[in-house]
Amino acid sequence: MIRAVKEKPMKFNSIKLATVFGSLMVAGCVTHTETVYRDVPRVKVEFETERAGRIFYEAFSKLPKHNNRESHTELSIPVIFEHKSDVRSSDSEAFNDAVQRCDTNQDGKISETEAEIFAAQKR
Ligand SMILES: [Ca+2]
Repeated sequence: MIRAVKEKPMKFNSIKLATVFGSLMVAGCVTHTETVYRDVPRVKVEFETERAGRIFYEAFSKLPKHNNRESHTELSIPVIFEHKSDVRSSDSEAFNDAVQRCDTNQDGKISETEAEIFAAQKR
């Protein structure tokens, strides 16, 4: 009789412990993944000549696609919490960056010389 009384609380604690552990295993890891697409308006740019515009757009179209414009952030507390964030830039951002690099004197107008220099740059 005394023996039964001693075993009962231990069995109860084992079940309770198993329940808590099981709950942690099932619901313990909260994972959150988000992808943010960053879009910006294109800057206004003029071309000194039609040829300057053609050279610029040809060079821009040959730029590698924007794999290098993505960022990936990951934050995790093992077993409990995990957060992943991807930021992807738009083509407009790549265009604006190309215009800024090409328009070396920053006057808002791309000359043939600037376009030729931009086209000759190694990526
Ligand atoms: Ca310029």
